[in-house]
Amino acid sequence: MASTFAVPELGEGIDAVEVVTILVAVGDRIEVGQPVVEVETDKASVEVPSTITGVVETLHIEVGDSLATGSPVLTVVEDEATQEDGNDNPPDESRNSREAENAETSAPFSEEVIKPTESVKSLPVQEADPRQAESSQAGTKVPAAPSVRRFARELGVDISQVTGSGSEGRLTLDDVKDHARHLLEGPRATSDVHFPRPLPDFKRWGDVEEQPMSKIRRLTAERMDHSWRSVPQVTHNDLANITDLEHTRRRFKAPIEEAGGKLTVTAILVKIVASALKRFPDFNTSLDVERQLVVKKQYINVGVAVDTPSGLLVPVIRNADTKNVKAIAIEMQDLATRARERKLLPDEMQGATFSISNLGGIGGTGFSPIVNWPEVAILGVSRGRVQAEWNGEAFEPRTMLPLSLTYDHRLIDGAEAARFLRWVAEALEEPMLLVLEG
Ligand code: CAO
Repeated sequence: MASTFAVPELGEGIDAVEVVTILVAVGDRIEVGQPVVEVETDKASVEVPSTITGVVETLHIEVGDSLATGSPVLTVVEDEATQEDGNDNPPDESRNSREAENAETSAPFSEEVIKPTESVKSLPVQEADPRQAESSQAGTKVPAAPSVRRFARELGVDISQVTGSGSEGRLTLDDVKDHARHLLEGPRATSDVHFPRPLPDFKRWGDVEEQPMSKIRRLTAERMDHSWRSVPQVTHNDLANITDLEHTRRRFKAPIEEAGGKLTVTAILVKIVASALKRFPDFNTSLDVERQLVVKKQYINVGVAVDTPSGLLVPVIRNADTKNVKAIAIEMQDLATRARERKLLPDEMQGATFSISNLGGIGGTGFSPIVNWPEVAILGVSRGRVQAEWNGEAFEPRTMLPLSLTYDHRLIDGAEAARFLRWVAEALEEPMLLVLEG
């Protein structure tokens, strides 16, 4: 019997993904949970695991294709081994059964799946000579998947005018959308104008190698640039005495390790920050400038910056205020491991209300993290080290942890930021505070 594996639901707001690498070939035997295709979303690269078992009979995709949820990926036929197994139950029942359900119920790929959105239907480029657009799209010089060409044609976008962000300049659906959006928005307000300056010819001074920016790098650059330009941000610094905490942490490390977690400073900080956000709810908001509103979130989701070989990723510990440190330590270990293996689902990197960036495992005495917009604050952590502290009578060796809180000064005043960070420092120094006030 033949069955088809389709693109599962990858996360809220993700309407298309681009095929980066196909990990299997016709004739391969695949199993449930085995990654079969690597796709790129606007957040990250993700390996998509199969929800079916069998021998690959047909591949419905090519590198560079843009796929929507429900697009068929591959069709398998049962072989003897599959029939003997008699079941396709995945090792991780919850995740894979959800995906299997999606795969079964999702509509097969059709022209309707990727549609131009309402906002881009009245593109001014419609006024451009349609023959010119057609001829560029028909030409072979611009690398793009047929679905991307079709999408551009529907919008009246001349693909020769679009810069491709995929490998070797390949056009993605997002490139076409971005291009269309820029055309619609027209020139920006004067206050938002960016004056890019031409680069010098570096080759005058020696050999250079040019490398296209990866999608993660491009998105990180876009987000940092947006935050830097639109958020007036200030960094407030403090120090926490973690001498006692370090002793306690060492005492409880082993049992948490046995449970699959790692009791680190970061895991403890996630819990403390979640309690601080309950006590100081202004730090758990977003600013809606257009509607002149402060959006107060009734949930606390803490994002943790993870350094991975492919770039910075920020998985999210949801409802961190409702979890204990042990549960957070286990979840963080799992998220950080999967982030480094590029196995996070896009949904696992969305919805943070506050972020933590701990560079202390590497080193540093202080830094200014950039607010992860639309959040309004971020906690940077540098390396805790033993230093001589005056206790009123003598110098004592104490382990001091440098903390740096960057906040959106449109919404948060300096005094409030100082109080927030002091509370975090005191909770690190005296964990009983969590019990009393957290
Ligand atoms: N000061 C002193 N020691 C620290 C520390 C700090 N600030 N942070 C972590 N440590 C210790 C941990 O407690 C652990 O100690 P033990 O081995 O004694 O248990 C050790 O360093 C290793 O910790 P870790 O790095 O494996 O785990 P973590 O939970 O502390 O950090 C993570 C996890 C994902 C935050 C980290 O691995 C990472 O990727 N950091 C980089 C984040 C980043 O790139 N930020 C920049 C974003 S903006 O460009």
